[in-house]
Amino acid sequence: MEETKRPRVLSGIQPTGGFTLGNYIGAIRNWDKLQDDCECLYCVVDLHSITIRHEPAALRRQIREAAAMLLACGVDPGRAVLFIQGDVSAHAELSWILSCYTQFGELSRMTQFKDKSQKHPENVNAGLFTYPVLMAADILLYQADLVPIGADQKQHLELARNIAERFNGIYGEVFTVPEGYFPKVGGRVMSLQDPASKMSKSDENENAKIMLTDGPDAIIRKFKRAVTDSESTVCAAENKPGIVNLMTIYSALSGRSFEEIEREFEGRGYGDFKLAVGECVASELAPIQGEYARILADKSYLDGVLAEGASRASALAQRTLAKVSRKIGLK
Ligand code: ATP
Ligand code: LTN
Repeated sequence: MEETKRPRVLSGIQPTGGFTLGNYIGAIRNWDKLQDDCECLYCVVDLHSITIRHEPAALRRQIREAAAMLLACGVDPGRAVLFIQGDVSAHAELSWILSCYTQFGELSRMTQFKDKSQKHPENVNAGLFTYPVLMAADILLYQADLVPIGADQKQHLELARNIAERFNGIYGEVFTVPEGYFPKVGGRVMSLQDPASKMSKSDENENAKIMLTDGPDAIIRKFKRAVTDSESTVCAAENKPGIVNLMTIYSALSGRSFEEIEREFEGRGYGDFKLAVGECVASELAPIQGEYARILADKSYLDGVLAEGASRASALAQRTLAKVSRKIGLK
């Protein structure tokens, strides 16, 4: 009997200053889950992270920390390929080619570009503008079927699909057109201090975000201070975005539905609820933090995983790049 081909999965994450609970619930947890049934490639996108000014020594450290944290969160080198984007030169090469098949107008419409250029008006560099093309190259190089991401990356994925379809329209079936893969709950975890904006690793307010390296006391303190509303019933109403956000986090980690959570906290105040969410998050993160410390200290293990990942990823990437080069007449 012919073996059915497993779907190919690719995703990436920036090594900028540690991961948040939003990154974990929105993306990384799905990375772990997909390893059972799919052929997975996961990368630390170091080239994307230099679109914002950085310190070289810090970046070098953060790239390794990001890889160690992904392993601690369950990325398993026995079942997935884990690599550093910059270790595979084909990403930058395909990105250039694809930029010639992407319109200026399309990139101008990207909301992340508009947000980030507003946040850093002193450094609106061309890399920030072409960032989504590099992301398209990451995905299309591996002929990925599925891309597990949070809701904020939907627009970038849509662009990658459009670039693939446009290219295929001119040269025949070169690229697989990828689909996004979003979590059932928690595709957009919000800031604990402003439930109208997403929890972001670059938020300067420490109380707005839970980092995966936060200890239990810090986690519980941040949840206690989370902005909610002046009522006292735990329920998922439209005018209660702070409570809905906490319910989303609790639901994503405990597997309980909103109705079950409402029942569990019936007649109890926000104080009890915030404490329960904090404890639930702290107990989810404790084993991850133990693993993270262990892996980060084991230099030769981490080096080995990343070298093996780079070599496996390069082999796959080269096949697509060679095909693209032939199709467009460079070879
Ligand atoms: P920043 O907000 O500083 O730009 P980031 O936290 O979005 O960075 P990325 O590396 O850009 O970090 O994102 C990695 C993955 O995490 C992406 O798939 C993204 O969609 C997802 N993600 C990021 N923030 C959230 C969030 N608040 N809720 C759910 N998913 C998220
Ligand atoms: N742009 C994404 C990170 C990213 C990515 C990718 C995600 C870069 N390359 C490829 C999925 C697939 C972000 O800002 N979160």
